[in-house]
Amino acid sequence: MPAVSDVLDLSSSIDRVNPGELYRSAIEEVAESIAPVIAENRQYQKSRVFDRLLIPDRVIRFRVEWVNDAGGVEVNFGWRIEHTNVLGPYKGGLRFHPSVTEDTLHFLAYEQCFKNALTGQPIGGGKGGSNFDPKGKSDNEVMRFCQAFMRELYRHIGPSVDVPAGDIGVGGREIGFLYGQYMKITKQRDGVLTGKPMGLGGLLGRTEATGYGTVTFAEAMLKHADDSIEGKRVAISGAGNVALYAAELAMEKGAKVVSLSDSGGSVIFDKGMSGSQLEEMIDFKEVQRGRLKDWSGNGASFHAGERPWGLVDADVALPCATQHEVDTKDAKHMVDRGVKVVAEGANMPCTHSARGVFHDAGVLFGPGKAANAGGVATSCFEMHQNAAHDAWTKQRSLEKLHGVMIDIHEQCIANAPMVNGVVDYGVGADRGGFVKLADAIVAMGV
Ligand code: NDP
Ligand code: 2IT
Repeated sequence: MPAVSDVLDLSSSIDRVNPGELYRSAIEEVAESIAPVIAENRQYQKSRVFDRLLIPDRVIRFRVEWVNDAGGVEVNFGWRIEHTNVLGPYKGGLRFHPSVTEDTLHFLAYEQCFKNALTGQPIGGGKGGSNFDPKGKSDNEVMRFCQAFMRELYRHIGPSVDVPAGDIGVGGREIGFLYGQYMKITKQRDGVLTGKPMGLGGLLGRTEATGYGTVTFAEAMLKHADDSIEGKRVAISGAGNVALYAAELAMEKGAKVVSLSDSGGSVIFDKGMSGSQLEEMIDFKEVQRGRLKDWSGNGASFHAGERPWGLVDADVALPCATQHEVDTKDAKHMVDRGVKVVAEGANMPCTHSARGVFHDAGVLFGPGKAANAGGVATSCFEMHQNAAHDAWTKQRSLEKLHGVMIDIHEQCIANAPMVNGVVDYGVGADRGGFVKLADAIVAMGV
C-alpha cells in the first residue's frame, strides 16, 4: 500500500490551510485512508481533489448580540461553514457550546462532507454554531439568542442552498425559535432547517434517528462478525439526544445499557438500565434539563468527574458525547473491560491514538462518519417531506433509516482492508465517501 508521502505532499497541503488541532487530526486521518485511492487515479491527482476538499467554499462569521434577562447586552460569535455543495445543498448541524471555535467547526464541516456522501443522498457538507452557552439560560434568553443568530444567518441559507440542523446544545427548542425567526423575516415556510418540532414541519423519527442509526450500525458490525447485539452490555457516554436514543434502541434489541454520562460525571447501571429508568431519564435530561449528579434511580451510582469506560464491564462502547472524549487511557480501559465493538455516535470522539489501541487489540471500530450518519440521512428525509408538502409516518422514516445504515455498512465493507483479522471500517468509510466527492469534483471542472 503506498504511503501518504508517495502520493500527497501532506505537509505543504496542511501548511496552506493552516488548520487548528482538531481539523488537522481529521485531515491526517483521512489522508492516510485515501492515499492508495489517489495513487491509483491519475484524474484525482491531476484535478487536485484532495487539496480542493481541504478549503471550504466559504466561511461566514458574524456577531450575535442579544439582551439577557437582567437587561445586559451579550455578544457572541456566530459561524456557518459552507464546506462543499458538490453533492447537494450544504447540510449539517449548528452547535451552541462555549468551547466552539472556528477550528471545531472546520473539522466538523469536513467530516460532514464524507458522512453525507456515504448516505448516498444529494447533500453537501457544512456546519455552524456559536460559542453561546445555553446552560443556565432561561427559555426567553435562548429564544432571544436564537432570534439574533437567525437575524444574520437567514440571508445565507435556503432549501436548495444550505439547510442547517441541530447538534450539541441545539435541539427541538432551539430549531423552533430559529425557524420561527426565519419565517418572520422571510415570509417563507420552506423547511430550511431540519429537526423541526412537529407543528412546524418536523419529521417523525428525526429525534431518534442518530442514536437509532448508531445502534443499527453496531448491530450490523456484530452480525458481520457472526454475533448479535442481544444480551450484550453496552456502555454509552453522553446523556443528550444521541446517547438517549442509542440507549432506547439498544434496550429494545435486548442489550443491557450500563452507563450514561454528562460533563459532570457518569451514571453506572451495573445490572442494566430499566425501561422506566430510561423513560424518566429522557424526561429529566430533555425536558427538565437536569444534571446527572442530581439524578437518582434504583441500582444506579454516580461517579463525579469520571468517564464511564473504566467503571464498568461492557461488550460494546458507544461514545455519544463530544470530540476527543476517548483517549489512549480510555481506549485501554475499554479493552480491559471486555469491549469488542466501538461505534461512534459522536463526531470523532476517539483520538487517533485511541483508534490505534483498538486496531492493535482487534476491536471492531465504526467511525462517526458512518455510524452516526443516520441523523443527517433522516434530515434529508425531512427535506424530502417538506419539499413534497407531505407528512411521512414514523414507520416510513425509521424503515428508510434502517436501509441507509445497512447500505453504509456495506459500503464500508466494500472499501475496507482487513487489519489484524478485522474489517477496518475507518478506512472503508473514508474511501467510500471520498470517491463520491472526488468523482463529482472532477466532473464539475475547475
Ligand atoms: P446534546 O447537546 O443533546 O448532548 C451532548 C451530550 O454530551 C450531553 O450529555 C453533554 O453533557 C455531553 N457533552 C458535550 N460536551 C461535552 C464535553 N466537552 N465533555 C463531556 N461531555 C460533554 O448533543 P447531541 O447528543 O446532539 O450530540 C452528541 C454528539 O453527537 C456530538 O458529537 C454531535 O456532533 C454528534 N452528532 C449529533 C447528531 C444529531 O443529530 N444530534 C448527528 C450526528 C452526530 P453536558 O450537558 O454536561 O454538556
Ligand atoms: O453531525 C451531524 O451529522 C449532525 N449534527 C446532524 C446534521 C443534520 O443536518 O441533520
